[in-house]
Amino acid sequence: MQKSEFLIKSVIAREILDSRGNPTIACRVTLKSGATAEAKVPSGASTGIHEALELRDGGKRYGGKGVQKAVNNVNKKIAPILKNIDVRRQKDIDFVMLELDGTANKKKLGANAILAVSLACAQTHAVAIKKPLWQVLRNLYNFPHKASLPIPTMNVLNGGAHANWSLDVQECMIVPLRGKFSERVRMGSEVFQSLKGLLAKKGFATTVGDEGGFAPKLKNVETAFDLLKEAIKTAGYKPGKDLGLATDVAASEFYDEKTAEYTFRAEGGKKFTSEKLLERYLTWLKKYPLISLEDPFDQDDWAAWSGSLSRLGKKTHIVGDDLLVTNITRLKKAIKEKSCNAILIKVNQIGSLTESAEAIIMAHKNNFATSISHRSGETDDTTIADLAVASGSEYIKTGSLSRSERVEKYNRLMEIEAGEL
Ligand code: 2PG
Ligand code: MG
Repeated sequence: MQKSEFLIKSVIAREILDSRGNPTIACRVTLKSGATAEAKVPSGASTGIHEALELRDGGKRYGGKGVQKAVNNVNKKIAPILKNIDVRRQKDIDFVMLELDGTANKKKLGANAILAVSLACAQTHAVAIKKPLWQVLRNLYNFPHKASLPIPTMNVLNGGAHANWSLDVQECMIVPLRGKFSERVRMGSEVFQSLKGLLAKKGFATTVGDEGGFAPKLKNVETAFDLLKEAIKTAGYKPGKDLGLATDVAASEFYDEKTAEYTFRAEGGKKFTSEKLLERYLTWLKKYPLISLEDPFDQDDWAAWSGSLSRLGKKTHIVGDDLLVTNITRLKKAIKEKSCNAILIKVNQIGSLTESAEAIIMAHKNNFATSISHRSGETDDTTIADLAVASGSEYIKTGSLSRSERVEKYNRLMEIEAGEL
């Protein structure tokens, strides 16, 4: 293909709905050659305060959640600047948008506006050169790890802000520990179905939360882990051998800065200092095969994180999500202070593909594990599946084994495994 055919002809954003029925942005990039692709931006609920800004309209429309301002920023401000730029220059494209915004948290254009364009350029690039997206990403960024399929961490029990506090932790995940990716999906699905049967038998609701996992009202977190172990066994597997467990505590959601206390609402408002919470976590690690523990402490409770890694992180990945927000400045601090040993990567937390890749590279160079993650508000966009493979990330976190916006990512990873790796 002639070089000129890679030049961007148009960038067009529009307002669509995410999996919760809230507005988000879709962006279509079209090249002079006619090659074209669209990307869609996810949106969180338990959003960290240090995340890049998701621009919402305010006012009455969509309860204030409209994204017309962000759409306009793409169509009126970003699109004219990117016209006639070679779509293969992803780093320059992202840099130009960061310059145009000029703020630390992307509040002028909106991280949702910038990310929509960033992802759509990469997708269009892949279409133009007729290569899978993960290969394009590998060529763009010098990832230290080899390409590989990630281990899926599957959120089959939803709690916290994703399920009206039916449980104090936000996510209880099952983690298939062996086999090809497609086998891990099968194991996860079988356990998910056996969990459904168990819940029904015990008289619990089998309705699902925001990420497609069940959301029964349980006595405490231990009951949730026990249920998962039982479901694993009922499906014919061994807990800790065939499938492990993982949890996202999402502790920023129940931390009170003024009193420096953590409150377990589903346990009748029980309060914990960070030391007491650490003790509770240590009992979990002893009793359950937890391979990772995400956001065990508040996003600014650095002392609690750094003070407990040596005890929590011996065999477990302690994952910084709200703590690190895919931001290399915060990641640097965590590396220096030994706050955790893994980072969650969410493309919309930082707002561009290039900055997300930078965070993965810095993490891997410093022996942090990475988990590429969806948001609780999702679409059918599967870019994160390709990013996980391209970067050789250890894990992917993309929800339960139900709801198409979640399983689309698993399906894409199985497609990559079947044909391209
Ligand atoms: C998290 C995410 C995704 P949200 O806390 O890790 O599971 O939730 O998108 O609501 O921030
Ligand atoms: Mg989280």
